[in-house]
Formats: sequence, structure tokens, C-alpha cells
Amino acid sequence: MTDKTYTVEGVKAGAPAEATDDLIAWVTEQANLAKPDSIYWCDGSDEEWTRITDDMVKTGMFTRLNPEKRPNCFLARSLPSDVARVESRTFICCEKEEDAGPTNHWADPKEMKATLHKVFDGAMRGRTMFVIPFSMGPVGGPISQLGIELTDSPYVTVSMRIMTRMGKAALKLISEGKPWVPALHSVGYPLRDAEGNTREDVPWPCNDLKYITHFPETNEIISYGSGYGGNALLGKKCFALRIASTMARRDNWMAEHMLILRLTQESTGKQFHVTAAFPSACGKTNLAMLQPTISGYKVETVGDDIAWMRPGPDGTLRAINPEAGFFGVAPGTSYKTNPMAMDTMRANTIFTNVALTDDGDVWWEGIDAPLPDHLIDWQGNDYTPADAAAGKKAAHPNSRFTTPASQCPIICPDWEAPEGVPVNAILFGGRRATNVPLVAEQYEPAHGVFIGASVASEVTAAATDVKAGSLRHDPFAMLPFCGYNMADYWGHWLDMQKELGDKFPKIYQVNWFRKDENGKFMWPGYGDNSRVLDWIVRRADGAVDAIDGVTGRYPKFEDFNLEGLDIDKVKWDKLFAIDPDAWEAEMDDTEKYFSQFGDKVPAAINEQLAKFRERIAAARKAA
Ligand code: OXD
Ligand code: MN
Repeated sequence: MTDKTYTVEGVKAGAPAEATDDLIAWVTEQANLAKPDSIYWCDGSDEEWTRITDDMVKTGMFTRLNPEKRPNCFLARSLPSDVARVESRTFICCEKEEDAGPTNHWADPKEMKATLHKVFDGAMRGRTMFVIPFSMGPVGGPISQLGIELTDSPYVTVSMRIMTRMGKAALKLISEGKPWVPALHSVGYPLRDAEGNTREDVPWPCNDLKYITHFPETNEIISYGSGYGGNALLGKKCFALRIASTMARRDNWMAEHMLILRLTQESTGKQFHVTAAFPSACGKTNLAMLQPTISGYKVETVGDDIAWMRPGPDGTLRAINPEAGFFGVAPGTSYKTNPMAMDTMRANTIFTNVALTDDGDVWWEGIDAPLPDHLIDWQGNDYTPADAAAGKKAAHPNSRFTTPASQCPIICPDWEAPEGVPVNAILFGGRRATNVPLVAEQYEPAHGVFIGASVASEVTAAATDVKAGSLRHDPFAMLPFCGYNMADYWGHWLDMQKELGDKFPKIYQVNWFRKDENGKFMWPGYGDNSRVLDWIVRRADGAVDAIDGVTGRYPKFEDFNLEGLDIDKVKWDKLFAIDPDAWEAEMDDTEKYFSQFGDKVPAAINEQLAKFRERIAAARKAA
């Protein structure tokens, strides 16, 4: 077969009537560059899902799981070289390097476009190019946005069906003239070369060379070489965070790496909405689906990863979850740690890089079932308890489930409310074995931004190219996701706080991961984190006082619900202990970290650093 030449008329003839001229022109241009054998316009229907997944089972890209145990569920195995986001190959391509800032990889937009043009030339030979219209957020909502992803990956196509509102309804809005973000993706594994030599497809096509690129000034996304998660499902990190953060700055809203939950106080019926930012793989999905261990509260999930927030007509901050599914980390997820996630993924779910049991179900480290005598591991090899004893993992540490949010048993009835839910409190956290107390409330709004800016966390497996175990600064948990200069982003937060005045929610720092001198976690975490939320909403209600401390304002022991826990005043004090030397060192490190942004660091943030040091000095004196 030779390359096809696509004409605008030809593409239009194969497209749904709603496809606009600018969309047809773009699809035609990309098709003539990437040279797919065919173009397929996705409608988002069940029939389409069944057809594509059936095909993928036939070609070996998917293994169908046991329909009795996991109806309509599939397992994919990636190559070991394509198991996570690749931050070192993620680029922000804006005119001026300083607008990307020192924490992003910058590339000149023209040069990057020229490079991408070369790698995309013929990249889809032998494949189908899928055209995926999608909405981030409820279709037509005032906070929602539209996009079109072109991809040569059926895996990406069916994953986008779970993670976004994909298909006809989104295309209809585009046909009405609503703006949309073009997102181009190829796995970079053509099945034919320019000379017509062919090769067989493989279960996980990808390329060693990867580019995950963003053009914030023109709202474009182009991704090449990876089929995995955030690198390839372009609605998620690329659009909903990197591009959306730049749109939000221009247009006075906020795109944040935050879960959203509703907490209902059963005695009063009062609803509180909390958003929370944690670096990748710190248990955001667990917190979003928390099962309170204390009585009197009900938790409902709005979102587990991303929040788009805008001032509502009443001046409160309103949040939507722009996604339609959860792309959660599998290892560690169990009926003990997150029963709601386990129930969500019982059907219609794509599992990637988990282990397969002999009866066609999934298994991973930390799941409820004990290790069976035999498994097929994430690389497709036999796996027995001897492998486990030798320290080999059956599931990759960043293996995932991709599952519809609507299947979550505690999904909030308003999770698709187009205008969003009003936010009452904002949490920032990280994995911190030392220093950081269980919870601290901001002294003032700028202190809240300082809390967000100084988030640091012990690194996990969500990105391949950062050293696991080390502590890294991750301001606002947005380090890999902010589409512009991080210090300007802090300035944007301060501006939003000014605009909303006292309607802007209070900010809290939390840490579930503090360890004692024996290396044991001091706080039980999981459902017991409801105790922290209880204190926070009682603060929001003005029902309890707080004590001034070094990192912020802390709960009084007697106000905090510790019923049923083995935490006495001595242990409690340890959870809130402040070592002035350790904090002085941490502030030195924070100051050094901030200094890379030069004079872009807002004055209010530097002032907060100075105030923090004063509080350390006062604590030292008092000791
Ligand atoms: C994610 C991440 O996958 O943050 O959500 O890496
Ligand atoms: Mn995330």
C-alpha cells in the first residue's frame, strides 16, 4: 500500500456533518503529514467501544478479563520503557524562556514545531488516525472546555472515552463555534516506511524518542512516542493542567492538581466542599473516596485528580472536575485502603501493567487477595511466590486502572453540576516523614499561598525520570503540570485571593505521613483523615479555636476528635512537634529554591518567608 493523499473534500465526505471547516482543514493537514491509512471519527457510542476493544483483543493489544468477574474489562501491558510520565521530555514551548520558568523544560515554539514536523512525517503509516472530540467538564458547562485529540492509538481512544466526555455532543458544540484545543498524538511506531517496507504491529507500540509538547500561546498540544497515561491521554495533564493553567491565568480562573470532595455533616445537613493538592501518587484517590471512621459525616467524591475553579456569580469559588474517569495507581489499592475505588473498577475498566491471575482477574501488590501460586506479571511472564521472595514486583509500581467516575458508589450527585460546587477549604500535602505537623491553618491568605509554594514530598513512581525516595519541591503539587513560570503562578493565586476577598477559602497544610523515631507512621491515615476534615470544617464554621504555631494555626488537643484512637497528649504533641533547627534548615532550603525564580517571586511570598523565620526564632526563645 502506498501513502494516501488527503483532500479537504475527501476528509469532509468521511466526517460527521458537524465537523467545522477549520476542524476539517486541521485534520486534513495532520493526515497528510502523518500519513495514516484511514481516518476514523469517534462518536463515543457503546457500539464503538465494543468494536474497538474487540479489535484490540484480536490484535493482542488487550487481554479480555474474565467477564464473570470483571465484565467489559481489559488488561494492557506496556513496554518497560513506557510506564509513566516522562518529565524530562515534557516541554513548554512559548516565545520567551522566562515565561516557562526554571522548573519547566522550555523549547522555542518554531524550532519545536520544525522538529515535530519531522518526527510526525509518516508516523501513522499503516494505522488508523482516530479523531476524538471531547469535553473537559460537563458538556456545555460554563467552566468546561473542548478539545480534539488525533491519535493513532486505539488504547488512547478507548481510554479517552472513559476519561473525558467523548463524541457527538462535544462535536456539536464545536459545530456551534465554541473554541477547541487541538491535541495531536502518535505513538511513533509506523507499520510501513516511506519505501513501502512493512512490519508487524506489536501489543504496545511506542518510540524511544518522546516529545510531550505544549504551546500555551496558541493552546496546542503535540505528543509523540509514548502511549502511556499522562503522556498520551492529552485531555488530562497536558490540557486540563498545563494548557488550562495558562488559559486560567489569562481569563481569571484556576486549573489545579486537586481532588474535590463533599463532606456532609449529618446532624445539620450542612455540605462542605474541600479541594486538596498532593504530589502524584500520595493517595489523592484514597482521600477523594474516604470512608470516615468518625460518625456524623458522609463523604462523596467529585473528582480525584484535577479541579478547575472559577468565581461563581455569588463571589464564591466554584470547582468542577474536568475529567469523567479515574486513572488511579493500582498497587496499594484494596478494600482496606479504598473500598470505593475497588467497587468502581468492577466493570468497564482498563487495567494497565497489573498482574493477571489464572482465572482472568487482576492482582497487584497490596490488593486484598493473597499472592496466588501463579500469576502472569506485568511484563507477560510467569510469576510465582519465588519471584516475590526475590523482590520482583508482579504489577508495575505505576500500574493503573482507568475507570468511569460515574461507577463510583459515592460519586457526588452534583459531580456533573455545570456550575461546580462551592469550595470551603483548600488542602496542601505531601509525603513528609519529618518536620511537617498533621494539620496547620493559614495565618492569612498570603500565608496560604506560601504553604502551597513550599510543598515538598518524597518522590514515588508516577514519573520515570525522578529519583524515587528523594525529597523534591513540588509547589502546589504542580511542578510537572504548571504551563508557565511557577512564580507567576503564585502571583496568580495571590490575585485570585484579592479578587475573592474573604470568600476565598482558607488554606491548610496536612501531612498524613509523619514517622516516629522508630520509623513508624504516627497517624493512621486513610478513613481517619476524616478527623482532620472534621476539624477543618468546624473551623470553617467558626465552631472551634486554633493555637498559633510555627507552621500555622493548630487544633487544640481537646477540640480534636481522637475517639477510638490510641493517641494520647504525648503522642499528639509529637505529631505537632517543631524542631527549630530542622525548620531553619528547611527555610534555608526553601529560600534557595525560591531564589531560582529571581525577582518574579511575589513580594508577599518573600514576606511570608521572613514571618516564618520570625516564628521559628520566637519558638526557639520560648523553648
Ligand atoms: C497522575 C499523576 O497520574 O499525577 O495523576 O501523575
Ligand atoms: Mn495527578
